[in-house]
Amino acid sequence: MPSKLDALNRWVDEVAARTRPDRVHWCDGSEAESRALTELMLKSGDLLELNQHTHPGCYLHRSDPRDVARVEKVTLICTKNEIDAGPNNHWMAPAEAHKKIDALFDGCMRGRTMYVIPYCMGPLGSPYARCGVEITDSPYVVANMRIMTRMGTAALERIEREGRFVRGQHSIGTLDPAQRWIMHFPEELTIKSYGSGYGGNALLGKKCHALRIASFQARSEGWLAEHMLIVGIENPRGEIHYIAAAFPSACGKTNLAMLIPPEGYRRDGWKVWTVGDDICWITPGKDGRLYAINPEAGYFGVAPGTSNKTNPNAVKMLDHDAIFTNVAVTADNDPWWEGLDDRKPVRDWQGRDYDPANGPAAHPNSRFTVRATQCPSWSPEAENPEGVPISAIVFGGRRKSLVPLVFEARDWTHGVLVGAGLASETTAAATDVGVNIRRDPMAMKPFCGYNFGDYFAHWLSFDRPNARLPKIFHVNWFRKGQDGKFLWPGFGDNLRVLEWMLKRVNGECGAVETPIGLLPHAEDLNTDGLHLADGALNTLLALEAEGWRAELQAIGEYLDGYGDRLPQDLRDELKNERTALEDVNESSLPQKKAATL
Ligand code: O2Y
Ligand code: MN
Repeated sequence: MPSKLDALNRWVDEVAARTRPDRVHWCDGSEAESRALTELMLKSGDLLELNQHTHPGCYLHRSDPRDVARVEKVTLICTKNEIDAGPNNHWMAPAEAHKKIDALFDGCMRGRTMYVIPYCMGPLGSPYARCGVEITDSPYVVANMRIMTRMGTAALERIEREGRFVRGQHSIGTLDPAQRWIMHFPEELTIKSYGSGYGGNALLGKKCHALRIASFQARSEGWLAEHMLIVGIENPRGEIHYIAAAFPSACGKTNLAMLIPPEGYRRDGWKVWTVGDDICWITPGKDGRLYAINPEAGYFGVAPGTSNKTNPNAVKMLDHDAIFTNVAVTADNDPWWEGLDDRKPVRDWQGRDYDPANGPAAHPNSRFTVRATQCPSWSPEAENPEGVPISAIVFGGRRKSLVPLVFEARDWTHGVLVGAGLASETTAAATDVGVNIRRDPMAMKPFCGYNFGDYFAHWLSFDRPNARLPKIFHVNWFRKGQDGKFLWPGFGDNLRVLEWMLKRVNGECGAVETPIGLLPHAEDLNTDGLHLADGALNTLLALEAEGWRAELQAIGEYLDGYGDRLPQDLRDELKNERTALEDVNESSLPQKKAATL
């Protein structure tokens, strides 16, 4: 009798015939397998043991110094028609792409073991989860996939039941950057990645499957695959509201997902529950609300800047059973990175004696990989097969000027425009000169597997009869005063802003209506115990009409790049907002810009 695994077996045989490994190993995800792989990597030098007294089960991996981050220019979306990939993606015709990368795969696993990793993105019993199989010649990838996904026998059983899976073919190849490709074939549910062993390039369940391929699949199946954290906020009445939030890289997503409430809030009974820190799959439920699952089972977080001040929960979860990539080590053989504490590293991320003349001790994109359940604020709802109901969607960027601390979109269409216009600074400059603002719609610029014009239309389509959609907000934790200092303390105090959002969701406070959206009345934002600079709150909650006119013009020019794929409703929304803003004069606004800041 034909088995639903026949297609998988045939594909594995085909890949082995091309890549010529010495051995093929089907991963079962067991403890014994994990121990054996660790031993193997300790012998080969792929892993180095860290201090097992202070950090039991923790290991260090040093990647090739030329292979330390995602590479966007070699990350391709290979749809039949170029327009379907959109101006937001690099594109290559599928036949040409297969030919190019298959030539590199030819014989590339000789002398190596080929690992077959069945995995599930999302809780194993969830109707919203999706399976994949990654074939790789990297045991480091296997170890990371074991932490980041539900991997092994249970996933294979689900694939056998469903007969459906995303095919991911990966080889580290020679690690030559000139021969590196991360290719996606969304119409074939296939990924081929060659020449990198790092992060999103190699752990194919993460950005490649759970965002690029999944976003494409989600469009045809009526759901959304988003670059969002999911956090539960429990108020003193014991009610939990879930918030999904999208920020471009380097805006503190992991910190927000694991936020520790300020002391007064803790005393009053507020709690924060972490469901996910990076990716969120959203589906409309029967009751019209949107429900979200975190497809991942672990965190692949940036190490530098993670400390007891910025993210105490992350520091706690990293003292056992974690893989560190490209961090430095102390004299006690503990993992170390800039911003962690006052100790001095002895060896840098490349294994050299630490010398500040060589740059930072830990690579700025050094990472930890750790199981989600190790986080002290981990929410058991992360295992709920039906997902969690979303009360608010938040978009945010890093903007030193203009953009208020928080505002609420008028309605879903306006919220989609707010997300589509999302932008963030890519450099931290002391003055305006040299600040580089990159448009990053919904924080999906590197991750959307199809044309952004079609993606915005898909977002708009969720506004349908009987939908009970979440409110949409925009935040900016990074506003600075004229002295270059941040106006808002950020970190745990961001809960004050989330509390305002939830008051809005529950109809517990009003707001100031402006052309860009609804701004808080200053008295509705709890600033008790905060020592804000004089006039800071006024600036944080002000609408600077002239600057916004220029901002909306820039958003319009950016969106025009999507030509006739841009939905007319979004054009109309922008036009109406610009018209409303023309009529505003600064002195008529409820909160005026404080000239002294
Ligand atoms: O995948 C990488 O190589 C690093 S980038 C990354 C890793 C984890 C979560 N998010 C990101 C990102 O760039 O958004
Ligand atoms: Mn990310």
